[in-house]
Amino acid sequence: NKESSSSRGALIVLEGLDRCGKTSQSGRLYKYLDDQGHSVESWRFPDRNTGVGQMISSYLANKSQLDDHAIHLLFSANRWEKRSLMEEKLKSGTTLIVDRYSYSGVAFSSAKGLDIEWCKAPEIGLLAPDLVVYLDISPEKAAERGGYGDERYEQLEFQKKVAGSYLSLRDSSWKVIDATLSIEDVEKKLREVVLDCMMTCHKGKPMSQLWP
Ligand code: NYM
Repeated sequence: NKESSSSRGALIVLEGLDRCGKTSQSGRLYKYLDDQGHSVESWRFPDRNTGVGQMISSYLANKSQLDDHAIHLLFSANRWEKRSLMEEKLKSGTTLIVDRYSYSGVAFSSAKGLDIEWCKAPEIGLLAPDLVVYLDISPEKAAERGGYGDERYEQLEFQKKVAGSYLSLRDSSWKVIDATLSIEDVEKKLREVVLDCMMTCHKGKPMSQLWP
C-alpha cells in the first residue's frame, strides 16, 4: 500500500565507522521497504555525483590535498546542495534512507582535531533526521572485516578517534544496534526501529532542522 500523499516520509540516517555494515544494511532495508510498497529512496553522503562530490571523491582517493577545514566545508556543501530535493521528497511522502549524514561530517573532522562546535556550525539548518541509527562495532572488529580499502581515513588508529567523536555526538534519541550480530539480526532490529519511526512521521510528526 503506497503511503497517502498527504503524509510525509521519514528521514532515516545510518551512521557508524567504516566497515560497520551500513551500506549493505541500507540496501537491504531499501529493498524490504520497497517490496512492502512504501515510497522510499536510498541516498548516501558524500554524494559523489555532483561537482562538489567529485572534489570530495578525489580527496578521499588521495588524488588531491585540501586543508582540513576546506574539505569539511565541502562535505557540508555536498549536503546543502541536496537539501531542497530532500525536503521535496519527504514532503511528497517519500522516505529517505541515508547512508551517512552530518554526524559523519562532525565525527571525521573532529577526529582530526578540528573544534567540534566549529564542525557543527555549517550543518545548522539542514534537515534533522527523524531517526539516527548507529551501527556499533569496535574499530578493531571493523578492521578485521576484510580489511580497509585505500581511501583516506580507513586506518585503525584514525577510526579509534572517529569512534570517540561519535560517542560524544550520540544522544539518547539515537538507536544503537550491535553491528557484530548476524546480518539478519541487524536487519531485523533495523526494520523495527525504522517502521516505528515511519509511523510517527506518517502520523504528523513535524520536520525539524539541525541541531535540534
Ligand atoms: N566522511 C563522510 C567525512 O569525512 N565527512 C562527511 O561529511 C561524510 C558524509 O568520507 N570514510 C567520510 C567517511 C568515509 C568517507 O564515505 C567516504 P563512504 O561512506 O565510504 O562513501
